[in-house]
Amino acid sequence: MVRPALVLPAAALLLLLCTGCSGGAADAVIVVRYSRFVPDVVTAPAGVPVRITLRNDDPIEHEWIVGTEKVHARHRTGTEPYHDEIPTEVTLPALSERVTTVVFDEPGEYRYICHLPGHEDYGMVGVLRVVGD
Ligand SMILES: [Cu+2]
Repeated sequence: MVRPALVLPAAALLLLLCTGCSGGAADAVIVVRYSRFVPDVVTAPAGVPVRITLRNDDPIEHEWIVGTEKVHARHRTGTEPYHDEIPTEVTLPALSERVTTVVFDEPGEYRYICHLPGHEDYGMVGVLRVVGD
């Protein structure tokens, strides 16, 4: 009867880990309203999956793209009309909510921007601040 004794502590540990993951500091909600991200600064720990709820309260489509300046440079001239396959690139249809989970291993500032025409210039920009230990 060695196996059940080994399985139980493992299950208990998993339960503890999951409790730590959900609803903790690593979760964030970003609302889009009047073509702005609220909040426009979100802090997250490096190397930890961050579950982000993106809620678009506007009656028009937006997008939430987070990454390095290289990523943003590509999207400024990009022609991809819809994003739903990469966790860091999310299309937000009018009056909708999407949930994505992102992980950034390197501490730093990663901007999130809506690259629909004119939206970045209008101010649809925020910063995901990834901090180390
Ligand atoms: Cu937008």
